[in-house]
This record gives sequence, C-alpha cells and structure tokens, in this order.
Amino acid sequence: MYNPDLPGALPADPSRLQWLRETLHEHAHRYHVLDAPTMPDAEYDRLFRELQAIETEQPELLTPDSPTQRVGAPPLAAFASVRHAVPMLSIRTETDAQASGAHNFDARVRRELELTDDAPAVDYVAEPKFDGLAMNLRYVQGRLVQAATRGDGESGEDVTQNIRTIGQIPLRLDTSAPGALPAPPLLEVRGEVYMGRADFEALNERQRAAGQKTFVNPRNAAAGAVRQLDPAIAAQRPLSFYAYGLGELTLAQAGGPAFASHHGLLQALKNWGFPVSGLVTIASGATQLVAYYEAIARQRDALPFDIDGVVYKVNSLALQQRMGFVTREPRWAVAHKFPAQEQLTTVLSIDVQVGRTGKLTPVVKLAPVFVGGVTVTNATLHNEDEARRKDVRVGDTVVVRRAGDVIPEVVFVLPEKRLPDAMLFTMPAQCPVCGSAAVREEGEADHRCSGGLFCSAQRKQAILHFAQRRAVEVEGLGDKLVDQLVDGGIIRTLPDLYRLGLSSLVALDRMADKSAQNIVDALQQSKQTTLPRFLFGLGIRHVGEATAKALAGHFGSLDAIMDAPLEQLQAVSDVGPVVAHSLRTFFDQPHNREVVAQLRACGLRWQEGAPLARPPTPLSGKTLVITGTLPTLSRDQAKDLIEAAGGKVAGSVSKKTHYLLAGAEAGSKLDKARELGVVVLDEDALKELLDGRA
Ligand code: 5U1
Repeated sequence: MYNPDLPGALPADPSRLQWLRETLHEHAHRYHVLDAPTMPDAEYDRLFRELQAIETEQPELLTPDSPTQRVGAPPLAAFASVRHAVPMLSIRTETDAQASGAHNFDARVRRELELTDDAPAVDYVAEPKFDGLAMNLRYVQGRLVQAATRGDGESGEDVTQNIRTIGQIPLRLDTSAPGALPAPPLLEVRGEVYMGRADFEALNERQRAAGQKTFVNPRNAAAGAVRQLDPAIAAQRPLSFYAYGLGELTLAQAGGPAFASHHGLLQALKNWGFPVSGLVTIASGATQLVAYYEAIARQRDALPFDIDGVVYKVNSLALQQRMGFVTREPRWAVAHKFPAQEQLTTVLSIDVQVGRTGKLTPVVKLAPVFVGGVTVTNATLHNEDEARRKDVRVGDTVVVRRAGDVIPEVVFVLPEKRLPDAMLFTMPAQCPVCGSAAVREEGEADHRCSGGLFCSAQRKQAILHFAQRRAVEVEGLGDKLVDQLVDGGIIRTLPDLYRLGLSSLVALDRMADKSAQNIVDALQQSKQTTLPRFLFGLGIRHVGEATAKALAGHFGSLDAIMDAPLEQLQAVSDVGPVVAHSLRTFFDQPHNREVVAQLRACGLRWQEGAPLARPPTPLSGKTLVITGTLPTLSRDQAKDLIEAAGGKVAGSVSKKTHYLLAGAEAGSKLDKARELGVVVLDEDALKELLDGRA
C-alpha cells in the first residue's frame, strides 16, 4: 500500500529502491489499467523522479522491469491488444514551473543542434498539454480502421468501437477543404481524448441522480468511457479530441515529405477534419516560449477543459530528425508542467459553516497545500450525503483537487493512512453559530439552521449578499468588516448599514480614517441602484439575477411585485411555482416588508414605472447556450447582453436551444448543437443579432 511517509533513504538503500519500484508499478496499474488512481499525479511524478535519479547515479541497479523503463501499464485483457507500428513515445517533463523551465529546454535544443550564440532563435510550436488519454487513430485509404490507446507505448488496446462514438473524430478524412492533401494510403493520427469540464460535471450529476459511481476528475471519466466495454454506454459519455501528431505514415508518391514543419502537419490535420486546438501557436526562441507558458497559465482556469501544462516542439521536421530520441522520449519536445491540480494533505478539522439561507455546509480545514497554483486551506463537502460518501475524518490524509475556478474539493481519502481512532463526521443537531435546531426537510439534501435572521451567520451572509458587486455594490464592504460590525452589535439589519456613521467605523480594529470615509462614500453611492439589483440583493430564495431582471421587467415596480398573487408571479417568463411561492413567502412576512420600507427611507432609489408594452427585443423568447472562449467578451458580459436583449442563457444544448454562442475551444456542446441543427453564432454574429443587423 502507498505510504508517503515511509522513511526516505540514501539512493543505494535497496529497500527504498524496491519500495519505489513496487509503489510505482502499483500506481501505474491503478492509473492506466484500473482507471482508479489513489495517488495524485504530482506525487507519482516525484517518486518516479526519485527512482530515475537513483538509477542514473547507480546504473548497475537498473533492471529492465523498472517502472522507469516502461511508458505505462499493460492493456486490459478484455480489449484486443494492438501493437503500435510506431511506438507511442512519452514526453520529457520539465517540472520547473518557472520561466527557467522554457529556457532550459531552448538551451538544450541549441546545444544539441550545436548552434552558436549568435545563431537565430529556434522556431517552436507551443501547444496546451491536454489532461486526457493519448490515442492512436489509424486511417487506411482515408477511412478510420482502428483506434488504440497508448498502453505501454509498444502495445495498446483496441478501443475503435468507443472512439467511433466521438463526433469530433472524422471517420473518413475530408479531402475537400481548400488546401487539404489527398488521403494518404496509410495515416496514423495521434492526439488526446478528453472530457470537457462542463461535460464532466453534467456526467457526474447524471451518475449521482442514477445512484451510480461518480468520477474523481475529467481525465478519469474520459478513461472510463474509452475503456468501457459496452460502446452504447461509451456513446453516452461526452468525449472530445485534439490531434497533435503522427504515428505511421505512408505517402502515395515517393519523394519529399508532405509537410516540412510540425505546424504544417497540424494544418494538414485540421484540413482533413481533425480538431486542432486554437491555442496552438508558433513561438520563436525561449522568450516567446515563456510568454506562451505565462499566457496559457493565466487562461488555465477559464478553459473549458483541464490541461496540466504546455508542450514545446521544435517546429522544423528536419531539425526534429537531426535531434532524434533518447530512450523513449524525443529530444525535440518537452512538456512544461503547471503546478499540479491534485495534492496530498491532511485534515485538521471539519467545521460547519452557515450560509445566507441557513444552509449548513461541512468545511474541511486542511494543512495548507499548494495546489492548482494557490495555497488551499479549505475544501467544502456540499452536504451530509457527500460527507458520508467521501467519509472524510479529522486526521485523514486526503487528495485535494483544485481545477478551474471551482472550489477546492477533497477527491478521496487514503484509507490506509487513517488513524485507528478517527471519528465519523456527523452533521450537528444544532446550528453551530446560534444554537437553533438544524433541520433536514424530507426530500432535501441540505440541513438548515432554523434560526433565520436571529442567526448572526445568516445575517452576515445576507449583508454580504446585498453589498456584492452584482447587487447594490458597496465597494470595500468585505467579510472581515461585516464580521466586526455584526459581532460588535453595530449592525443587525440591512438598513443599519445605511445608518453607519464615520465615527462607528473609525472605532473599528485596523480601520484608518481614509478607509472609513471610503466605506461611507461607497454606501452613499450604492443608494442609487436598479430594481433588479435591489431585488436580487434581498436574497430571496431561488431569486437569482435573471429572475430578478425578469420580474422587474414584467412588473415595472417593487410594490407591484410585493403585492402580486401567485398566479401573476407565475406569468413571468422565468418564474415557476417554486419561485413564485418563495417570493410570496418572503413578502408576506411583515419584517421583510419593514426592511424594504426602511431601506427606502434610508434613501435607496431606483427607476420604476408601469410595465411598458415594450417592442420585442431581438432575443425575446430565445434560449442561448454559451461555450468556449469568446474573443472579447467574458461569459458574464455575454450573458448580460443576451439577457438585456430579452434572451435566456441555459447551461446545456437541447432541442429547445435556439442559438449556440461558440468561442475558441468549443467542445462537445458544439457537436451537440450541430447534431440537433441548432444555429451556431460567433461573437460577431451575436453582436449583429443584438444590433438588429441579422
Ligand atoms: N499537445 C501535445 N500533447 N502531447 C503529448 N503534444 C504532445 N506530444 C506528445 C505527448 C505525449 O508526444 C510527442 C512529443 C511524442
């Protein structure tokens, strides 16, 4: 069993050497064959490098069966084995996550090519390193005849049936595009099969709903789908593909190569219909490699799929040939890794936090760990069921994952590291903040504090919600300040905020005169707001921004909303029975009406009017889905524009979708839209629609 605390030893210690080999063998098998890893990749890499270092220092200890001598693990018996015509190489990894990582590679290339200092910069192709499974696609006379996993690099598994279900992979080469080359008699295309983040979340949601096992990360979900014995099940798993290289190639006529550069090869693949990432670029010399690394690292969280670094390749195929290979790795390529997105750490405590609506959330306090580029100290478990399923206990060693801008999560516990007296976590019967009963209603997954605004935690969250950027926006009013104001009994309710004087603010801990004045100014500024912002800020359950906008547009005034009976509320496009009921319950409580009256008395203002018989807006009644990275608009901006034009933004493509707004790196949503005949817009086309030009 894996035990990261086993004592390390000097390189020659035979027990350490044996332990490293056995541990790496076991985890390579779990990773490549069982799709059930129990060790974070970064930890595996660390042990692998330790073993490599021992073997480099003492080559007499090297054995042919050492994990360093293999690329992966043998294929499962259930799939037919395929011997690769051209071995599927691995790629040298540069783990130095600084700019020096790119400089090291460029310096090595220049040395191996014997370039003098004054020789021009080497041209590279820089690509994202997709976190999926490497795949070899074999085309005979332009038709897909076989798809095989990498396996151990020499032989993989025949997964053709499953790969055929991926819409992005051409079953036949498209030779009709301008500039497309004729189909070679034999062509092997290499690339990565992966699962987009949104597809992964949706799949896990479906698995949960069906009471089936969920996947720990998109890579595992993709691996599980590719190696699914039943292609019908594989077909339901949304996979995507990016091409990045070649295996075997036979050209029709003898003579020179069809492409002179790696970039030319990628263009040819694109012309034949393979997806090639829009993030691929040519970079000249180390400086441009560093700029690429930094640019992609900045975009990493916002990309619709996981990447674990970037890849640099010498662009000229002639130079690649000159450089050749060392053992199983090309000398002309390197993977420059980003900080790992999964790491091991220990659980210090499990606290229970109280949210704005009283929801109790177990929060795992962790020994600080650097993961996904930030230091993580907390991870949430959504509710009691998740806490039970993951069975996280104080003192446990856990794998923590932080990918994209999602909240860090505990992926799994290492049971073999559990202390014998570790106690099962249970949700408390009382709210940990106010002591009111914690209730789990029938059919609900969440426990809630029943204290309402009696509970100071709920009051704090309600104030922060009201003051946030997308509500009335009180700049500078953060959680530390609200903690002090509520805990010190200075404010209890939202209107109290607007009664705050400069003197009570400057009396607070670490509050300079200037900062206190800024808060007073920000409060003053926030008084001029809009009806949707104010309504959203009230924090009524189920009333998000879009619903608040729809209500404001429909009724025109707050009083009309406050007094509307259920059936009138349900006449609003975004409002169903649950939302209508929630609105009625909120406005039927005299203390909530009192809060609204007091806020008005404090000077909060917005424009109101009778609901206008407005001319139809360009997107009224239309449902749009956004995917990929847009050239100039953020997702929030695009959503705002669409909603302002009367449209609705949905999360997934269905028959009810009118338009798909697609940017770079659009994944399976684009396939689905094409499959269903949904109109696909780019950013310019959206703007034309909004301007009434289309
Ligand atoms: N983008 C990209 N990923 N990736 C992985 N290119 C690429 N090339 C690879 C691998 C293993 O290998 C070749 C350099 C042989």
